[in-house]
Amino acid sequence: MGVNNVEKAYEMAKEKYASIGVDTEKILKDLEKVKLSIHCWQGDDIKGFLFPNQELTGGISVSGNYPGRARTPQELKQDLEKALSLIPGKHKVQLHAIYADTEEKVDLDELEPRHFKSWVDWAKKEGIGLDFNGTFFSHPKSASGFTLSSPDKETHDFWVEHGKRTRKIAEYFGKELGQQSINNFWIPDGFKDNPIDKVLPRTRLKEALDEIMEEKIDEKYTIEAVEGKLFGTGVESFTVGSHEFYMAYALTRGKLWTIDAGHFHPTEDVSDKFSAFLQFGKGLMLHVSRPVRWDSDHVVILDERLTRITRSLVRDNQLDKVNIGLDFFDATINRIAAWVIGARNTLKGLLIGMLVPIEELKAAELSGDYTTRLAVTEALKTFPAGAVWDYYCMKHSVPVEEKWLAEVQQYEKDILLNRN
Ligand code: RNT
Ligand code: ZN
Repeated sequence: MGVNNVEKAYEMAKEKYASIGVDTEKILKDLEKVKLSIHCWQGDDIKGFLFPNQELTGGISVSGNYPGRARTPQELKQDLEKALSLIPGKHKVQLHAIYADTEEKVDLDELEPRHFKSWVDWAKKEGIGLDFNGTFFSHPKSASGFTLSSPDKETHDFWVEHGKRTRKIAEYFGKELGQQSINNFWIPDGFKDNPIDKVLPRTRLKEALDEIMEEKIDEKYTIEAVEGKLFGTGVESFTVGSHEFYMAYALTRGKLWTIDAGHFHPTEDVSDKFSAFLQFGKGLMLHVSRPVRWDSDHVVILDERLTRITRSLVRDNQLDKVNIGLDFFDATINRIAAWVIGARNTLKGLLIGMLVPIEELKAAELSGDYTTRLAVTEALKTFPAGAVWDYYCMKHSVPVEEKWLAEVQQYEKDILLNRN
């Protein structure tokens, strides 16, 4: 579709939305303010660069062997640049500790900000922010299945030191890039079979986290987020860092709680948790993902699960308290397309959430007029949100929906397939 037609379709959509009191021009400006935190690990199947021969552990897995995986920091940056060029807006990238860019032989308990300098330089060049994650898996010291909650002193000390190092790195990101860097903690600790003692592992985890967080760091630069889970493969019976554990930790320590859409029972509506937690909590980090029957980390599609999340954020005015990160990994398709599809869908979901006469509907609900509430929300489902989205993409010099794939295919031919 040519530029003129994108504009024409937008003008018609704008008029239609205006007829129900929705100001599309204002919404386009609001959408611009949203930053997604795009996860680097979709680009290389969570291998990282520190220990390239280490197998992926921690109860998460990537399936597929689509050609073109990024093998070096340079390749990953190049792929991220391609993906970012197809996603409208200015965003953030979240790294994991294993993505350090250094020639040195350095272990996780020895990492320093300087090992991430090339990422900071790159982020400055791209005009984006960086978030961070400690890597508490895929390492010989996590082989027992326990990291921060380990009863073994040496293991405990190693992971606590790693945790402390991550805070320094995230602080460095925040200082250098002039925006807060979210430092997310997820650990795989747990038991395959029923434990006898569920108290001590959790006490150890609480104390280890407190030890890591002991030093005060200015929240202007970084804040920690803690991510719980229901279970992982090989850890079916008991997860030390459960949801209630981390929710309570975040509340009592003034940290962010991370909600990963794949970490709950498949029928649980995670979006319902935001307004409950935020009555009390400082803020949230999201790992937007798509669980298929379990925590499968499929690429995010524009389904009801996603729009429930994005609608809640918009309707309940929570965008300034919620950091929207992505977390999925699929190696059966082009990895750049995976990023682009997941990120664009998340933005589209937010746009759809915004293209609603929210105040009018809240007033209808308050007055008990549920007929209007149902009629309008149903009518909106066939309103021309796609025309507004195309226009938004065009305004941001990013290809419209039917055009970006050709660019990824060209990149695959020119770059990815030459990596063999
Ligand atoms: C694992 C968590 C965690 C990881 C990434 C790689 O279940 O979701 O966030 O996916 O850290
Ligand atoms: Zn996650």
